[in-house]
Amino acid sequence: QFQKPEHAIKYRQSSMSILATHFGRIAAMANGKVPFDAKAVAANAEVVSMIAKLPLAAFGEGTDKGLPTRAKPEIWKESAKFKEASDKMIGEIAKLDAAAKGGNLDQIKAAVGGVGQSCKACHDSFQNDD
Ligand code: ASC
Repeated sequence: QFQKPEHAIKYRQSSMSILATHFGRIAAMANGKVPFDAKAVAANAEVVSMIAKLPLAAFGEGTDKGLPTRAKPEIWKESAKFKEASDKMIGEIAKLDAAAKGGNLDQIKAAVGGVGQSCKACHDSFQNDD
């Protein structure tokens, strides 16, 4: 699928960066830092839903090095747990997408909390600090 480990590393870092950008736009509205715009939330949630499915496939065997990476060895030692964390994130994002389509700010806030927790839980276990 990827010709070289560095391609996989670049791909997962890029997709996670896009994910953070679009989730961040929703979170900024949920946190009141940016005025709430239901259409913008829905558009960003659609991007988040698509992109969230991409990173996992770029953590194949042998992609632990090749470019600077914060990926911890546990990703490959506990790969079932890692996949579970990705599934959890995707599930929380599906809830966010549903809330975004409904346009209710309180429901969006709750869903943003769930997504943020799923990001943090996986990073705490599987991502080294800067
Ligand atoms: C973000 C982002 C994350 C999560 C995490 C939530 O916006 O980039 O990694 O939220 O900070 O705790």
